[in-house]
Amino acid sequence: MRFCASLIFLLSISFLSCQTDKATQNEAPTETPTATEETQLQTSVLTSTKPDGEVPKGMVWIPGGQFIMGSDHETATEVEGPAYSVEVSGFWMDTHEVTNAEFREFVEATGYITVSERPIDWEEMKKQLPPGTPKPADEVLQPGSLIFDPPNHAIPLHDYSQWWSWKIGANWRHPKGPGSSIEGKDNFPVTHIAYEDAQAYAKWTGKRLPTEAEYEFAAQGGTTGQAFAWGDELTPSGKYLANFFQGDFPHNNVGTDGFTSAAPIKSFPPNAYGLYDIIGNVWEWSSDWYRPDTHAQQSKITVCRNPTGPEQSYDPQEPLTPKRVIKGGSYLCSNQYCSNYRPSARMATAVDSGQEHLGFRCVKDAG
Ligand SMILES: [Ca+2]
Ligand SMILES: [Ca+2]
Repeated sequence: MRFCASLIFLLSISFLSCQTDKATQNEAPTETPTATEETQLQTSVLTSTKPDGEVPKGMVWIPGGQFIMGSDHETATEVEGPAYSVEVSGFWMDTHEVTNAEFREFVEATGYITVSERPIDWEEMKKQLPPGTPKPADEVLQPGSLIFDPPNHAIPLHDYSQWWSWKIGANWRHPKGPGSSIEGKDNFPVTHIAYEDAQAYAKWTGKRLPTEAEYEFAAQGGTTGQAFAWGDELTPSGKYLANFFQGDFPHNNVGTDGFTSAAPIKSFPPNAYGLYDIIGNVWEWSSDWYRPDTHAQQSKITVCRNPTGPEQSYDPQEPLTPKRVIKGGSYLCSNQYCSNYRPSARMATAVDSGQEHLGFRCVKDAG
């Protein structure tokens, strides 16, 4: 798709707010989430042994195994529950978020143009909008992306359009729009990456994007049932172990952890698997379609093994927009708002939506 759902979101807030109930009744897909064929047969063996041979550059072996996916913790949202047992096979995972330098190498080798840089096709865009949505002025329908642009004072936290702005000219090369750049930021995570951009990069490297289960297993780092990836305390002994938001959200980001926006990769300690920023810094794409009831459905499977999510997307808040799950939280996650710096946290994001706090990393199968 050559348009941006980020802009659609901003255009459609008023329409969707009054039509969601009707759309929900009429268009909720009836398919339930499924696991892989492997799961349904319940016969395959988990691959937990680290393969012999060369370790893929920049990757670590995630051993696979059984873990508790989802959460019933008091900090968890409704879509994170229930908690249930899941098994994943072993896989290789990038140690860090894909950086600006790595993405530039891909673009220079292939000539790839990201979604945020492409002209907007109104005929395609309006298919995701409620019938009758008026066409915006041509000066609005320009390539761009969503940037974090909060007011300088406290505001109610029920309307996130108050701190997200559509910025014409914002893209991975210009994270804040025209005039901003990534010069000197080679080792920062690439951002404003839509799902198909991440997929294209992964394909070029011979990798793929992680499933939600793989990501969550990796983020737990061999622990389970804790409030955070590293234990039950957010800042053990006062130490910050991930880049998230401190201060009054969204207007007063005090950066006690050292960063008020994205940090260079590896600025915080890795988890037990050697993964950096698997929690915090920038959100990361998973390959699962989003549904709010994914865990409710998958938890019914006797042995839920290598789940790949539902067969199609459904978000009752924006039923016309295909969405995938993003994981890990970002430098904008605050305990006053979403506290999404937890392995079980999950957000729905339009597949063609780049954002200032959204990047990705890749995984690779053992074989
Ligand atoms: Ca921070
Ligand atoms: Ca991250």
